[in-house]
Amino acid sequence: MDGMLQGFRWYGPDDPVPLSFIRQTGATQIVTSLHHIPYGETWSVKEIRERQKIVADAGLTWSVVESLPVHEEIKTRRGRCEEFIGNYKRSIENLAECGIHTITYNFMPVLDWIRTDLHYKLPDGSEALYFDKAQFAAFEVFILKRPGAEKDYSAATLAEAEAFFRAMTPEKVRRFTTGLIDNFPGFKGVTLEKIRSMLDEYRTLSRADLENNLIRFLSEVCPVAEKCASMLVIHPDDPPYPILGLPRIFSTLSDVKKLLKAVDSPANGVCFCAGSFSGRPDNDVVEIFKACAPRVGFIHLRSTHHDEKGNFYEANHLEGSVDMYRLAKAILEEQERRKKQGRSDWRIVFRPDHGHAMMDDLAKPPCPNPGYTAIGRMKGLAEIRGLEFGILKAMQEARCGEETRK
Ligand code: DNO
Repeated sequence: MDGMLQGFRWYGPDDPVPLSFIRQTGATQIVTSLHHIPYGETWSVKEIRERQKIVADAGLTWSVVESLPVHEEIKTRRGRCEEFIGNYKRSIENLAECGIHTITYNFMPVLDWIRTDLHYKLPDGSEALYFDKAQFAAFEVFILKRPGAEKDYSAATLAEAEAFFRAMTPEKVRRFTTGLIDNFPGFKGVTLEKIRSMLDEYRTLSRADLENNLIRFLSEVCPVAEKCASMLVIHPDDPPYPILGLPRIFSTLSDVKKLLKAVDSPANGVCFCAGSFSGRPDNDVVEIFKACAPRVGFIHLRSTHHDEKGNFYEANHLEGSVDMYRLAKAILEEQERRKKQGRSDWRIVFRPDHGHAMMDDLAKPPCPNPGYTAIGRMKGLAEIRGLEFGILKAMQEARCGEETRK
């Protein structure tokens, strides 16, 4: 049965989860990046082909780039912005020349996704990624010492943050800080000093400025992507609200609608990350999907559990706040629509996003790419595959029923 195309993220030759294991999960599509190329530089055809060959030799296909990073100077529209946009266009063309047409990026200022605990113990003994507001406040106020950070929190949260901070040994502070800011392949070795100077670049930048910079970037690169029949897919903010005193502009239904309207190009697409959108209890994830379905080029499936304070941890893939049944059904219905339109690319690539560290994952050295364990993600993939199988069967039977009634 033709479900979604099953993808798995692979971090390249240094990934402790090798392609040979990924093949055994049942995934056929590889989602990866050339993490060794510094942000802003052009990806050459030679480099792309070399990586493509490694993936193909393992019997898999590199079909989605995650990510082709957008340099900070493009986000802030400073320094070498023009040159970096030129390089971005060339990378899009080079990827298309190699047959890769789906390119993920994000426009989160300074840091990409953020969690305060990468080893949150669940009652069953497995570990999840966790975001705790008070712990994040402890980071901002007492470790990073961002001027004015305390204004973003209530007195109760600040008291909780201070107690958390005071209870940590210097070694714990070091590990906590690294876990927060130094998790991004291709952007390793990030220090507090670096974060402070990056934050400085945003001092005078408003939410509207950041939105404009994203629109200007897309207006420049989308025509090139269109010519290449490629799609740029933006990853939502994670967590989906302002953080570090910085605007975050792709977090809600209205942000999604606004951006798709502002740059009305088939190349301006969405990486529908269910888990990121679900980080905000007032987001109806299925509603957001339906609002942008025709422009969804790639999907991450994952869910979160919240508490009343707004803290969340990553749930089992079919649990938590995302109604995964309704979401998977909406995705499969979108695929049907695309098929009816006669599109050859009607099957959308999805990947199980993150996974718990469990079983043998826990016996190995800590995963250098938090959330990207082998067994936890395979469990997520298997569960989603089963859910999808059931939905597709039911859709098929409903169609047969209609046929016989006619
Ligand atoms: C985290 C990921 C993100 C994502 C980027 C896309 O696990 O979902 O890091 O790859 O935001 O640019």
